[in-house]
Amino acid sequence: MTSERKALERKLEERTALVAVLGLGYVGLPLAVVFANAGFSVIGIDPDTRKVDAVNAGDSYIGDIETETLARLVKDGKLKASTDFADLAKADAVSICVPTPLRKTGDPDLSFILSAAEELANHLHAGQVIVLESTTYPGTTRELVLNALTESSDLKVGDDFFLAFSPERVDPGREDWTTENMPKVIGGITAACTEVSALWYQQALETVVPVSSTEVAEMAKLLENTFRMVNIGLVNEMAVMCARLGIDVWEVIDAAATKPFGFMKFTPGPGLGGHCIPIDPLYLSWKLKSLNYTARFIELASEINTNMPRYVVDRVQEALNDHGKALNGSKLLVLGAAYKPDIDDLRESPALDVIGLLREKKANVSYHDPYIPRIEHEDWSLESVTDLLEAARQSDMVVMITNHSDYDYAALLKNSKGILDTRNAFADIAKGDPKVVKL
Ligand code: SAJ
Repeated sequence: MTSERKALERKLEERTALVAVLGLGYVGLPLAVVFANAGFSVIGIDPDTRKVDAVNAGDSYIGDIETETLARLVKDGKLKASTDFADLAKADAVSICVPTPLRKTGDPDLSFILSAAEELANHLHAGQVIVLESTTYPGTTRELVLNALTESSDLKVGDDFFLAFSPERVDPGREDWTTENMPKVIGGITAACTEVSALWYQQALETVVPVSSTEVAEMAKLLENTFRMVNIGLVNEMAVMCARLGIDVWEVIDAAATKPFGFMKFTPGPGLGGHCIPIDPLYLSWKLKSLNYTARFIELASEINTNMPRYVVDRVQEALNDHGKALNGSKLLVLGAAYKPDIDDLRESPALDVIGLLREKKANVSYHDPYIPRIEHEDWSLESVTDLLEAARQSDMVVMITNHSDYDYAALLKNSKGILDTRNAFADIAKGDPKVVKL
């Protein structure tokens, strides 16, 4: 074992190692807080001065982090933030938590990982451990990050410095599984990398799951999220098939879910939103395409999920038609715009596609979302209606897209002429009311 490794492992065990977290978003800030709470001195680095200023003012902008917690750690000198990547030179342990979005072309955008790696390369030193947390295709850590780090350095990975991948599993707003107690998979470029990075994470996280390589860790995350995307695609197609058969898909799913083993309940909806599930699997299919292999499940699920907003609009058109109305000129109220209930996140939300398609068909569309006062998207923008029940009364049809808990479903049912319910949100009160048409 090299002396650098011995010295680093001692600092990690004594928690005297200086930890740096690159990227202070919904993954990075909670991770920085968890390491600081474990006793490490932590520096959060982010180019966004608003985030840096907020952290240094002890003011949390992440729902899962209490401002009191952040303020205490900052006051105690355990956590600070900086926009200066040169601070990496002092760091013994670095966690990279930067975004991995898709480009407009649908290809992975690795620019954030690349620039983080290039910044790190300028400050790489012996006795440093680096962990990439951003969801990406198998091979990224070895092909992209390791190359960027060693391009102009004679430091040896696994001897002088240590590099691993550990997928984030943050689910904003969830209280049962947190950054601290969530089992954390971690795999290194070499066995020594796995051991050193696991030792670091074990100082702050309850359950660390070492695996044999960065590729296994990268692929495990993609299996997790592809599993969800494909199963959501399956139930969405079941919804389309059941509608053709005149069968209530919600009753079918509830019946199937009584099976005590070998079945996991997913429910249909207006499409697949969020910054993880619709996007992460496409990193995998993109990588396999470069190896001349078509990831058919991912492509098919993505096609079905992407088509759901159009299917919803077709169902609205049919429902209006049953009342002798055309979509063109109809007054429609979309209920819920966030990508899932009880959050204010619009990213990839199917509501955006449903509203856009209804506007294309010249419907007169308004929306309501208690968490999202205004939407600006492509060539249109809308404000959430203020008087919800009055807007429902004025509408030819209400389209339930996101079933927030704090809606008064009984009042909405009473004040609506017709409801296209894509979430079975009115199940308990509609009791077969012909006003409600289900997906
Ligand atoms: N959706 C359905 N039917 C379902 C489940 C979800 O239509 O049965 C839709 C949602 O409405 C949403 C999209 O799919 O538009 C994604 O929903 P999600 O429940 O997967 O929520 P996310 O995107 O916040 O996923 C995160 C993931 N966490 C991480 O990637 C770390 C996911 O792995 C979690 O399982 C999920 O949260 C969760 O369980 O809340």
